Amino acid sequence: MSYVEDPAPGHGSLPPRAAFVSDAPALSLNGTWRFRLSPAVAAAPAGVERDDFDDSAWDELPVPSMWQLHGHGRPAYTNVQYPFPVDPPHVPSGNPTGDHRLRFDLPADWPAGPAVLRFDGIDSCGRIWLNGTELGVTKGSRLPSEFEVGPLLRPHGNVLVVRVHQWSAASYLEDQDMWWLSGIFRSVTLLARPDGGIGDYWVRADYDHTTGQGTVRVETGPDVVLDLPELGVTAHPAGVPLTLPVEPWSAESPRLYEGTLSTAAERVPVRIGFRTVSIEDGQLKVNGRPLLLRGVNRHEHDPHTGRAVSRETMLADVLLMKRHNVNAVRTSHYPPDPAFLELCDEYGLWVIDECDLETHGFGPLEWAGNPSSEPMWLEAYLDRIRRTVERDKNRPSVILWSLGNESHTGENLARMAEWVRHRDPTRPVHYEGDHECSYVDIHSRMYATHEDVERIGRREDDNSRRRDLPFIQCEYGHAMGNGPGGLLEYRELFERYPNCQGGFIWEWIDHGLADGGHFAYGGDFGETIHDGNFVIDGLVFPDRTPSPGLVEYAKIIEPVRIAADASGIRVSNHYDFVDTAHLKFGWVLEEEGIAVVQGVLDVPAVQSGQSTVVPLPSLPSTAGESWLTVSASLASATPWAPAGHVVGWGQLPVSAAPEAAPLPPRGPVFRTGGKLLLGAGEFDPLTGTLTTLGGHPVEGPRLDVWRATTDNDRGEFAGRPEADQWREAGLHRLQHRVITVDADGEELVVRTRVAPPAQPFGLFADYTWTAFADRLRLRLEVTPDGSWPCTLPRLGLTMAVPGTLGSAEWFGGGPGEAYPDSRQSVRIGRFSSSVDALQTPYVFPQENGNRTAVRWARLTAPDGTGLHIAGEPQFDFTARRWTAADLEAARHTDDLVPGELVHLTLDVAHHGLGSASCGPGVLPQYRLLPQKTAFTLWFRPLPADAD
Ligand code: IPT
Repeated sequence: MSYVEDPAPGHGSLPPRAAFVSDAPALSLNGTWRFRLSPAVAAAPAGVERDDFDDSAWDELPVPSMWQLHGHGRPAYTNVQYPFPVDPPHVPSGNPTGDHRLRFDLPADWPAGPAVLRFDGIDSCGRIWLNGTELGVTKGSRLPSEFEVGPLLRPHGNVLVVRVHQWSAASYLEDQDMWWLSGIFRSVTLLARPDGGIGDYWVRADYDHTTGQGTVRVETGPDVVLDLPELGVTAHPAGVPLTLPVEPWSAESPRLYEGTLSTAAERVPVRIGFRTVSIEDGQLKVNGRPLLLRGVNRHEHDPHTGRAVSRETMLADVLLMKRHNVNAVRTSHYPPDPAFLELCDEYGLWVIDECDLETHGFGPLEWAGNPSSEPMWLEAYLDRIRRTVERDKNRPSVILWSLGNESHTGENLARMAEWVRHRDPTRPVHYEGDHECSYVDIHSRMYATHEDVERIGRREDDNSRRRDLPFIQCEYGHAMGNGPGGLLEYRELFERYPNCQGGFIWEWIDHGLADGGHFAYGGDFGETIHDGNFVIDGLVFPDRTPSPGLVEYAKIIEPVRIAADASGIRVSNHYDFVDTAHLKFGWVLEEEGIAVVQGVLDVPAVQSGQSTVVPLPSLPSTAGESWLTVSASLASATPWAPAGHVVGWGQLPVSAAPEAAPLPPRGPVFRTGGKLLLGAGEFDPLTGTLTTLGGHPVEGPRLDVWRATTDNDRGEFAGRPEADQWREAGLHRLQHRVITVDADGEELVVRTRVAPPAQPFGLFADYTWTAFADRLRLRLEVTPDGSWPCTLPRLGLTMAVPGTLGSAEWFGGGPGEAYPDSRQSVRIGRFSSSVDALQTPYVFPQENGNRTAVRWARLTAPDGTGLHIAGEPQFDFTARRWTAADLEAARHTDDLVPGELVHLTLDVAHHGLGSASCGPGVLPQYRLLPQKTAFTLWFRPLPADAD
């Protein structure tokens, strides 16, 4: 059997060991290599391994890279399904094969003797030669392989050849939900290995929270000594346990002690974090304290380079996470570049380090033939977990080992768990697919509903083993498109039940690939089978701009919560370890969103899990609606954010809007020149619709219930998709029947019945217009008629105004978008934005940009003319240069072309977002059911600016 289709692990490599650098010479072989892609193994050129092979006609390719992103072949995306016939261990004979060649010289001072060639990641299978000698074969795309090469090296003209196959038997074990991309996508390094050096080491650094003592013991070679200058440790025999008082490591306070391990021949810098992971009383604890995991699932992704990610990109992820209150990462679904874990140690993130394993494509086949229970794959499974654990064992941030993802269950997984327990008893084992929890230490679920979490929290599980374990959601809150909704209710459950220890949002980043003017997803590269935009489900856009979902999550999981009422300001510390001494508290009183007075708040340090109440500052009285905002921010800069970075905030309404002034007399309705005139408005006498307002031509406002469906509206995980029900009901094509236009006296009353074609149900919509000086009041009464089969996407008005009204200002919720079940992150204030910037550029266009709890909004042209819209008391709005139908029809952001008009939605209610694209639907309290509703808006034309 060819090595390509051999289910066994690769061969020829050295036993796995920790990832580390030392003072021994190292030579990076990253850079420009020669490259040639062949469409099949059989079509690949013969003799590439020979020194004298002529590659001068080949292309150049950067290493590390993924060749499909450099013009060779094309990316392809599938989630669960294998893109090739399921015929293990066979793969297509049309197996793209990339030959990579590098000629390199050794530095002049390169020492003679042993040397190791290290590959940090080759996707999916590589055969390697150095100077004509075959070194072996790698499999396990996201795992390192090292080869002994010392005797083969020469000072000049070394020829390194790597033949990489896109598909191999190992592809059956690497069916993660991501792009199929190939190549040498992580670093290649040559490492001199001095005789008498440090081959491998394992720093075990425990912390005893009852004594405040740390114990360090290093498993390594015999003559290694440990130096930890900060702790006064000098030349301590590394293997001899040493106990001394230390500051512990935690994600909140990532204390690392710098030191060295050395022998006469080699010196290895180490950074040691003291911490102890345990499971006690059904809780996952570190240093004796239960954790609440406020996590994300992170894939490695860059919109230009795919899974070849730079250190800057890794750091960008870590900083963004820390700044958004994220405290944990699951490395879904493979060990990341080792540098990422060093950043987690340094900046402080709890990590579930997941093995490179997923066989999800057997799921649709009812798991028949699943590798997890086939003996021929056992060695590959064990090889993968060994390489994971050995590589990352020194990372204090890693607190759990995960066997992999979505590989069902089976003996091979149980054997992996057994191996881990034996090798590293200090970290519990995670694997979601072991539903009975027979070989894992944590009860883990994906996308469990709130109800299920509640049941688990109440320990009503009938499986007693599972019932007594800590519970986490390794995936929840599917962040596809606009959403997720319902995170607040998850948080409440996690906080109510001590065994529910949080979870990891699916997922961190949209895997969109930069392609012309937009980000591409599945199907955009002509794939035969693909899963469309299911790969666009992150909290940050492909370019790492935070999406509203991340802003919302940051607010939900804020480590300090501030709530105020008339009796004072309550500050609650939701950190798991630290007190609030590193924070400063400030307040500001705003009247209609304009700061009136501000100050600092003296808050004594609050311990983890505790809260305190401090008195309200004395506040001047204000004439308009005013709010007190209190925020907690970093008192001084941290490595991940500047001083002043806000970690939590709360708001208190201080004074309500004043009673409205007595209204001026009502203006009359009159008819002239085929028009109905009322105050600043002109109306069509036949339909009763507004046509001009203060001289601006307008369309509408008319009753509307449609929104461009979101991924969650279309989601299939919570029963029949809401979007299907709406469409079947015909809510996207309502017809408006005018019953009466009553224009006598001081009111224009337009009675209509609004209903979809072919359906017996509908909504009566009565519009009552009244003019008061320059203002028009619209009272809308909506009464359902007949029996409605479904919820409504939204309820309100649609209206179009001239495109010159391109600036918005409002007093209400902001600055970002909000929906009923995703609105914790908006505060009441005054905000402004261009109409263009009100749009959230979801990679797959859909409903977005709704501003909520708006008291008033102004839309203006550059000269100041425009429209002032006020709610009685509030409304929601969107403003876009396209219609909801355009938004619904668009497939990529650049399909949306600005038109002549600005289209407004002015709403009284919205259906929630939920998470049905992969999870529960909209919770009952956020479902919008047709019911009798009244809603009042005021319209006032704005004159040109005074100057
Ligand atoms: C779950 C997968 O683990 C994850 O990789 C991703 O595909 C996610 O779904 C959806 O985006 S598995 C699913 C069957 C719940």
